[in-house]
Amino acid sequence: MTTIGLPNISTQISEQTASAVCEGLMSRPKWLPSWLFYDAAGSRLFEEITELPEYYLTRTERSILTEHAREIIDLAAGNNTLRLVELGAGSADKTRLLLSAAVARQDTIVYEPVDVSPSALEDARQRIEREIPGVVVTPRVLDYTRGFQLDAVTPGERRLVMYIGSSIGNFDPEEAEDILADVCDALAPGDSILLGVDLVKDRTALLAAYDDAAGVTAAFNRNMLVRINRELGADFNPEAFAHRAVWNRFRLRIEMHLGNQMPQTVKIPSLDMRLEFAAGETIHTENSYKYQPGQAEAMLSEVGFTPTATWTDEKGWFAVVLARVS
Ligand code: AVI
Repeated sequence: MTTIGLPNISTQISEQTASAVCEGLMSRPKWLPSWLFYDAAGSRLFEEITELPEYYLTRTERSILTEHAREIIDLAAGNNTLRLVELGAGSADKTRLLLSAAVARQDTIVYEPVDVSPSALEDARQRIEREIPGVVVTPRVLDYTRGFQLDAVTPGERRLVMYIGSSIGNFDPEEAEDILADVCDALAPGDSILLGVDLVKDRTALLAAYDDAAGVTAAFNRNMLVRINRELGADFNPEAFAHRAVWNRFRLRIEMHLGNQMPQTVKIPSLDMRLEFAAGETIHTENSYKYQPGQAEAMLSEVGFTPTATWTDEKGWFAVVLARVS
């Protein structure tokens, strides 16, 4: 975070937000990166999304993990002691399932959540140490999308990296492969990854999950403009933009867009920008890729893992894949 000396904006301006907004909104078509969703309000809205009846992803993955946590931990550990690494600061109850299964097996476990947000990590540390006795939380503040390293473990210890929640789906296939390759490089032979991916399915179910009846996903999408107004002093009218979820059947992804409804000019004085929006022009805010059965396993094999097991739900809507570093 750097302070840019602007008399009309009292808050600090994040250089990262400024350059992302500048780059995305100067492009044709306009776009904004999906990490901009997650300010405090956006993170709360996302938590609400995970509980919506239409958003099947969280509860389906949770049901798979509930049923198979013990087996996952046993397979990943073998005859060793396990450490759990999580990319993201701990998606509460799903993480808890695996940590509890690990504690039942080995009494104590080191849990290393990896996240860019020190406050999210501190919240996770307090919550998890309070709720699951036997877990020692060692947070790592870093942006795992830019590569990372892990300290060596002691002999007889193995790591299991959890990358669940379909988070990988928010990256293009090339970026996803780079992230998995970096994880593989940071691990030692015998360590594993647990990857949660959302599978291709009937478009009606997919579209409903990203355009719920209560309008929570619409608020989540528009919150990006609220954030830009607050952080950069822009004058977007978020309500003038319609939430759109589109199934791209060629690229197998749900796209979220904000559709401008009538011609308007938006000013962002802190960036010295004046943007013209035509009626019907959209800002592309997110891709959420859906995987074909076997595709995640192929991607993991490509970067150096050996897939060990895949679990799915009755409908075949979501898959959890365990793969080992060979
Ligand atoms: C965080 N991520 C996996 C969510 C998804 O399903 O792609 C973000 C989200 N976007 C709209 N609803 C939820």
